Amino acid sequence: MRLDVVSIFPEYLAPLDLSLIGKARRDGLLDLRVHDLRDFAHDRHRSVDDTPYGGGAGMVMKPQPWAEALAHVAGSGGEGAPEGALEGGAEGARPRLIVPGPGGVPFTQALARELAVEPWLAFACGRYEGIDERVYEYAAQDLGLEVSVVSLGDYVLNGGEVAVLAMVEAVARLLPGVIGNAESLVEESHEDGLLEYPVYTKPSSWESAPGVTRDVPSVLMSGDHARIAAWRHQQRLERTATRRPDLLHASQAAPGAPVEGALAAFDVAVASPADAPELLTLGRACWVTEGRANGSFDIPPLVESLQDVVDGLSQWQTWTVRSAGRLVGSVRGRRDPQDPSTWQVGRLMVAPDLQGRGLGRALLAHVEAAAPSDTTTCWINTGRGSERNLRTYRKAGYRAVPGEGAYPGTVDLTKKRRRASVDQG
Ligand code: 6GU
Repeated sequence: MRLDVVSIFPEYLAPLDLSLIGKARRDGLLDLRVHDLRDFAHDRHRSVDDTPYGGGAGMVMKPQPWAEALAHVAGSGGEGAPEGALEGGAEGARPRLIVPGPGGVPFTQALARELAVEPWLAFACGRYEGIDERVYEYAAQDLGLEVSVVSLGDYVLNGGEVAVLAMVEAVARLLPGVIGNAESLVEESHEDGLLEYPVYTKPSSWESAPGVTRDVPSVLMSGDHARIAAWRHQQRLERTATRRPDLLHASQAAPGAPVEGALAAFDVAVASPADAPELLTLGRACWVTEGRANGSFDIPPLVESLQDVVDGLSQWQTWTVRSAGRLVGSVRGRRDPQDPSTWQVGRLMVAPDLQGRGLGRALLAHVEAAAPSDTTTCWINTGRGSERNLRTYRKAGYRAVPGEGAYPGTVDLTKKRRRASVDQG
């Protein structure tokens, strides 16, 4: 990956020579070039700022040095790159331009992942009150760059340099070969929507002061991997609820959010992308019987790809049910994109060995309780031949809508919501 940084303080980027990022540069994985904006200012004082039109405090960065600097960077595809080695170095290639600033879109792990697949990124570090707005237009229209203003968080830094250090580190560590152990990239805060669990190392009993010992939680030394996984998952939920309740779905963050009777013995959580592989597998296992009952195996849960499941997670609110870490059930709900008064329920599944204990019914109640209070109808769809599902839904108060369902060979069922009992206030 090629990275260009334009700044009036090029020395600020020196830390990018250190540690894993420095090594990635020396290994040729990163081609990082830092440019001094003042090299593109041609007056006697090499000035890069001036007073704002319309008045107000502070100074604004002038358009001309920025335009020249960006044109220089954008036009340098193919220069200095080891032959054929870097896509971003190709002749005619254009960098994606990132302008750090507190007024930008939030920099998240998802954005880091998006940027990590770009062959070439350029960063424009503003200082003072910002860069003359015409520079953004020029970069987009004259240089043909995709321009994104990106913020680290809701606070103000003096300039973009520190933000670039953070963003480059977050992006570069996602590049293949930069971090030795690819697994450490997955088991991490913000990769799957929950904060990381606490970690411990030797000694198992540490004397922090004379006569005071602090022990590692015993479950971690039990050798029981299922118990360890369950403990860690619980720690992640508690940590996230305490420190970052905004990351949890409202129904999960609410203290004592009721989990229906049959579900109480299980861990019910909001699904994250890390759950997708298991959701795909459980769906396959659960829908085989539906395929049989309906004389067709051409049913979405049996044929969809892992990417379909991942995409589904962003379009639906999905819950997982786990027992000692094992995924044993799931359900999802969303507002009907065509009819906002309807709450669609889908992918209700319970592992074959745990069916018949009321888990499906309880999951249905759980997803119904999450319906927004202004929806009036719950909707679900199943195969015409899926007798067992039809019975469960009828018992839960659903009635078949006459005629063909949303998909050939299926039936839609609906149920009026009783506002008083499901209103979340
Ligand atoms: Cl990316 N830049 C500046 N200058 N201030 C910030 C920021 C970025 N993110 C938060 N505050």
